[in-house]
Amino acid sequence: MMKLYSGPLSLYSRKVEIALTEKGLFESCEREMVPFNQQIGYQPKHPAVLAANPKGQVPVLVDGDLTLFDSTLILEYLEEAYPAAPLFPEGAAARARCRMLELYADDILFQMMRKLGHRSDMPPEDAADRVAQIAAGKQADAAIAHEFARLDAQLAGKPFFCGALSIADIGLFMTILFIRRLLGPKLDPFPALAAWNERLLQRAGFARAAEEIAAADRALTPALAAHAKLLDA
Ligand SMILES: N[C@@H](CCC(=O)N[C@@H](CS)C(=O)NCC(=O)O)C(=O)O
Repeated sequence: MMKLYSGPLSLYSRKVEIALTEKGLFESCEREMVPFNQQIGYQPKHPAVLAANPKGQVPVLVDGDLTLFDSTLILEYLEEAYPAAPLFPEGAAARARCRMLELYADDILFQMMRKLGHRSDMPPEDAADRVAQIAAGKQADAAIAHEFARLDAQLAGKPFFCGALSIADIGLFMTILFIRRLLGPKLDPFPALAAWNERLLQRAGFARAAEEIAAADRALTPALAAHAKLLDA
């Protein structure tokens, strides 16, 4: 019996949920959502997560007597333990490239996305602070749009980043979903990337992650709407 400790707004946990779904394991896996709230974050920490992960972070996967943390490591384990519906390409070089794209999504694009994080908080009262925040956000939007153009060119003509569906698509999908929910650049000017995103949304695991995150976001709607107005102004 498998158990996943996940979080409603945990991008990394959703990667694992998507991989489990692709491998036909999601339905039989028990999922527990750890407490999360916009003001205080992941508090109080779930005791099972604290016991399993010195970083106190989700995702944590328990499979029999094995307990693992870190989404990248969990995806690698799932691939080895449950090789049906593979999520890595064949061959050392292709696998390394695929892992590198996942790392790019999780570390590089993710750090750019974090610069938009203030958009899910209410805008500051002070006008000068608001102006500074908007400028920093717009700078991050421009850097992200540049990355989207690179990804679009990399994808052109291909349905997925590494041939068949892989962990690279899963990692990139999640970071791009978070960029969009934080009012980052639209995908429309990048046709290959936009079509890829639509293609992924046709799949159950990706669609569930997007829907559940939209539901979790409803509580944050006033802050996001206020930022959307400021960006348009
Ligand atoms: N590299 C880790 C990152 C995990 C991570 O940042 N988890 C966040 C939620 S998305 C978390 O649990 N944060 C709570 C904290 O850091 O206290 C992974 O890929 O699993």
